[in-house]
Amino acid sequence: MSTNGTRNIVVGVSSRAGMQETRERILDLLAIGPQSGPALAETLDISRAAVWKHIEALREEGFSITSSDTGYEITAVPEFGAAAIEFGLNLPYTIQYQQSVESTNATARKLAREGKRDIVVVADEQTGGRGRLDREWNSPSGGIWCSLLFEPDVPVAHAPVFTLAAAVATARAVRSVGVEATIKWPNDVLVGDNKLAGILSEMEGEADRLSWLVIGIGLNANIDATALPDHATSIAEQVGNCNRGTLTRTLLQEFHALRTDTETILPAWRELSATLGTAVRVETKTRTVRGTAVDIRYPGQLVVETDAGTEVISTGDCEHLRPQ
Ligand code: BT5
Repeated sequence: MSTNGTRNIVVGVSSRAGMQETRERILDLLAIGPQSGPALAETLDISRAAVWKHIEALREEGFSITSSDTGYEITAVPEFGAAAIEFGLNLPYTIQYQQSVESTNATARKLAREGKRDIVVVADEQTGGRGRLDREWNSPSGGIWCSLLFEPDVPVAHAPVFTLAAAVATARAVRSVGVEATIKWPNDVLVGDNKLAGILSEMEGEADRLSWLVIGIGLNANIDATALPDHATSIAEQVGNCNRGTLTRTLLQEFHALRTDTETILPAWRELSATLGTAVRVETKTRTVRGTAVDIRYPGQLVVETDAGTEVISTGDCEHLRPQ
């Protein structure tokens, strides 16, 4: 852990990167089951003393590791942090965790401009979290504030489908801990009428190809509802505190599965949608559309039946209207 609390950042010392890699490999091996010190030393081609040092370092990071005749065994994983998220995760992303950051999207944008890709920036707290149209995003300690940086091989116009995928992944992940979440177009995750998570995507690229995409997900996890704005809710309020490491891992796994099979995104979104079939008012930059939301079209347009005919809307703020 460096002084600013950041893990997995290459700080120009190659041995540090190597050390981190070894530690991740040890975690991967221990995720399968108990491993003896000599077996780890042999697999990793390091000394037994080095194995012991890595085990000690992992214990300092919050892992409970017992050592017995069967070898080292992980009995508890830290609740949150890069190691907690990465434990048993087999995806092509590096997790970069910071306890407090201005905005994970801002960090990811900076990394993108430095040419980095396939990184997930995660924080426990944001001091300057942002929503769409530069709105404030309340991000106290206890949340899952994360931004995925990657380079999908699609034209810029297709990017919204990944934002829908993030909403689906978030809704599925929170359902795995018992929270009955739905999605409001385009990508708010709700419980009833209250907002549990929001998503902010930012990108750069030429018309025919994205050069990078950052998908920021703000999920109110272990946060007291009194610390949140009106009409917001948290996992803690719904079902009690969750293990954020496990939940983030589930979210990333769900997202990656959708990202690599984009045909599945819209059907999954439809299934979780609270918007389809509902009377809506959608404010776009230039007009207000009222009607019934009837479908979603690739890459993320809402189809609304109005008195004047069918409207297809690409971006806007959507409000669900109650039947009179
Ligand atoms: C969003 O904007 O819903 C996108 C939020 C994205 C946040 C993530 S956190 C990780 C990454 N880093 C960032 O800096 N951002 C992303 P929007 O649809 O514009 O909704 C914003 C509105 O939601 C605000 O105007 C408030 O009314 C409300 N709000 C603010 N904080 C909230 C919270 N924690 N939970 C629920 N609602 C909130």
